[in-house]
Amino acid sequence: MVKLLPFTTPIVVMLLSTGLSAAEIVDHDGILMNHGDGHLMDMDGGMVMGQNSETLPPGCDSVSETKEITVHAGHKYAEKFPGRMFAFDEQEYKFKPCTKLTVHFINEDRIRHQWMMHGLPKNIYNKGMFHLEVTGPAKISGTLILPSNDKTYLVHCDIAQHMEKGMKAQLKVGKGDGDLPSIPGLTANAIADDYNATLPELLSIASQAAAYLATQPILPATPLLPVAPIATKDPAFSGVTFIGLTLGLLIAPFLAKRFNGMSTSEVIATLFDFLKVGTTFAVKQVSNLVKRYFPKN
Ligand SMILES: [Cu+2]
Repeated sequence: MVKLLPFTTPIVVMLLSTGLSAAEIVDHDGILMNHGDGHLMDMDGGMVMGQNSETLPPGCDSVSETKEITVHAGHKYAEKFPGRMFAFDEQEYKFKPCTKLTVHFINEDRIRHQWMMHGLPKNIYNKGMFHLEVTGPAKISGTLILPSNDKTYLVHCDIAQHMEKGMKAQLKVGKGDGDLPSIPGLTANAIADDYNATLPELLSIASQAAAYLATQPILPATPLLPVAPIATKDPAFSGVTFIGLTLGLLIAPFLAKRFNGMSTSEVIATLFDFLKVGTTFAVKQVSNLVKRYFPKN
């Protein structure tokens, strides 16, 4: 068996790295049930919203042309975009106004993805949306008629964090009306990433900060224990503040010794442990007092 290993390993790696075969992709197109108002669903999690192949949007006298696109979605399309996790295979689509567009959406990941457009005329498209959604690997198709004016539409996956992680594109009708930010490989991020500091530098800064914190006595201005904020109407030195400060000062030498050499996360975890032990102790004391002063008859 061990002798066979060098021969079998490349075969296993090859099998794992090949793409999805057609047989593995579940096709939802034939099994969708029409729920009315352009809403189609099936029992396997496929969903189309805003399906419209009949009603012309305002300003369209007729369908200008009929187009079909196939959109692929998945982790592998994000590999060429540093720091991104999911993506569509294309980040920009351009169509003439009033185009009847059929989108075949192929989700190649083993999770749920969407191809969702926003900002469409609300009298035709519920909440201004057209969307295809499916748990992959699977294919689902839908049709819509694009509006008549030059506008840039956001297309994204609305599953939590999928757009932020790269599954974002724009669809321009006519000339569009500008570009959207943070589209992988196409437009600049709305908030620029800062890769100037290297990981060793960041780790060194973090450990220096932890070491500095560990050597600091707990002063009233920067107490380690939470102190109740002082309301403007209250006296400057309330009872709660006094208890907080006293506790802080009493345990400062102990904490400084305890935290020496710990990382920030270890310090926080230890503080929570203290809090847990302290709370349990306090609850027990109160319970004992209650039992003492209100004994059962
Ligand atoms: Cu997604």
